[in-house]
Amino acid sequence: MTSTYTTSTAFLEALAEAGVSYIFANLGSDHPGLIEALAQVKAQGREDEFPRLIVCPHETVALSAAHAYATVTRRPQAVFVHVDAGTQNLGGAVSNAMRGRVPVLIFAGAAPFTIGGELPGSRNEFIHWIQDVPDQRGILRGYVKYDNEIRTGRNVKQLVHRALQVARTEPAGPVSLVGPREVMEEPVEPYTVDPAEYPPAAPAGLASDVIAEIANALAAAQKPLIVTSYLGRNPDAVPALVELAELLAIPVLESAAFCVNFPGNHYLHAGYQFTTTAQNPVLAAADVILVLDSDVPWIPATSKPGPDAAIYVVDIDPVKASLPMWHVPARRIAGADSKVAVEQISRFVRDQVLIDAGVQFRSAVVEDASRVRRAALDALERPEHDVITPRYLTACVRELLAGADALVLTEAITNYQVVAEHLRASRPGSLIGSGGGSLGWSGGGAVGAKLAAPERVVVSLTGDGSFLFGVPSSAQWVARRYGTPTLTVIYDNRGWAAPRFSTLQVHPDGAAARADDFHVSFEPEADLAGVAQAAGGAYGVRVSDPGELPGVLKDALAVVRGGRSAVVSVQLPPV
Ligand SMILES: Cc1ncc(C[n+]2csc(CCOP(=O)(O)OP(=O)(O)O)c2C)c(N)n1
Ligand SMILES: [Mg+2]
Repeated sequence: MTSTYTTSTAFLEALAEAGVSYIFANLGSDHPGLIEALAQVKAQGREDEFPRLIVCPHETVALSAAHAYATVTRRPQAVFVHVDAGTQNLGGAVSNAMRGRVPVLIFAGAAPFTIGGELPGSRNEFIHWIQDVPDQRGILRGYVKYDNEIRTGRNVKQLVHRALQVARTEPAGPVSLVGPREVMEEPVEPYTVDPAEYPPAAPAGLASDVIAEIANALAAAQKPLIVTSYLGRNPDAVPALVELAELLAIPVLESAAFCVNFPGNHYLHAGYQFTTTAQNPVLAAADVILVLDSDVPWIPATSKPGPDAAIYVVDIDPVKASLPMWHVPARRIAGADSKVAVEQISRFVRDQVLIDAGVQFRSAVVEDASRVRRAALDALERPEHDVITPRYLTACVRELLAGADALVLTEAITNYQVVAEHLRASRPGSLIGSGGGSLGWSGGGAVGAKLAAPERVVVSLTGDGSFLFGVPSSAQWVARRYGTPTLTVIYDNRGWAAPRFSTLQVHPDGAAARADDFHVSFEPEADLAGVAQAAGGAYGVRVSDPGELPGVLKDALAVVRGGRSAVVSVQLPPV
């Protein structure tokens, strides 16, 4: 067997050198160079020096897995897909990676550009004509931070490191490369490029006048408030926020949060909000509000700050150019890494001794309020008329995971708020969501999360619709093949509650409301747990009796700890 060093070999080497552990792949006629290169390094006994290829029968699963892996580790992974067809199948998953500000490198082959056998890799299958499209790179262009074409193997390593540098620089995000077959087959001389020469941009802080302005405003406030959505993407930022909040007794409200931004059990936690239908009193009462890392700090049509509130925005993505319509009426908007910024503000408060007696008083008031709010929520954690409610289910999950080193994925949709309020995740990094709007992330996400944190118990809380969007046939198969057992708990209301809710918000007395005709029911329901059993040999069970629920969950978790995935479809009141 002759061994060749090609663009594909160099490409794979560059990924390894950059610290990529996994390639989540869905392969095609564009990938012979890569398949051959991987086989050659394996034959040479060098397999361990290269990323491991994880076969994903659906692209949604591949990208969602890479997304969750990078969310947990903050290290980007690679996704390989097939020309335009596989790229199209990434669909909503790339939108999620963009909105979640998650770094990932997506590679797709491209149809060969020679048709007469001029070069190794020239067209030799009918599909090569059909898959030659005018703008393959354009498919992802609205959703990636950077896209480029590999034109030669001689600088493919530089391209990989540049792409990853862009992907990792905050706000992080997906990047894409394409490489036509001939280029991926090109023999090149082995070479090295030092990835250390391509670091992401270092985290930036606030200018000193902005630090002083925000710190003074917070310290002088009667009712200061911090609103945040994604500061906790960096778990190390959470203790920094706790310190600032405690220094000045500032309550923290989590808005549309898909990570732990502030410990749920902290006395300064001011609650969670997703899609609000009523004014949040905490928000209305605040006189100074610091919005830290948030795309949606509130929904002005239903809940907003008072007209005189002084609002400050500090965000890694301060003006959000990728959101065509966005506005927060802020006195000051500043771009900074939230950990650095919060530490700067705390230091200023301490150095300038801005803490007065009012802080202690406010601390007691806020603590009381959070105790009352917690008690009101606790009282709701019971079944109603022998039916499992989402709140009761979430309380059972919380009890199940008490003391466990659990990593929870949330894709509970109309139950996002319930999950946040009753799970009350407190450890930084213990809860993650896609951060995007395309459903089906948690199926592949669970695989990626488990690969990233093999020692942790990974649990997905998902709607039944979202479970199906996640291509469970593919996700569960991958989980068994690669030994990533996780627990999936389906908030199974047998349909899509969300579009029904949306219609009722806009047309509360319309014809759809009167006839209860929303086209959202999944009756007769598919055997969701059965899908997982069939595809991945998972343990599957359906439960509707509230009394049985804790035991069923416990058994399922034991199965997962034993190395086999489990899916529990929990029957909630139907949509
Ligand atoms: C890929 C994708 N398709 C469609 C939608 C629109 N959508 C938003 S919520 C929802 C229903 C989700 O159903 P389920 O997961 O069962 O949650 P529930 O609404 O029942 O709480 C749909 C279809 C979407 N967000 N993403
Ligand atoms: Mg549902």
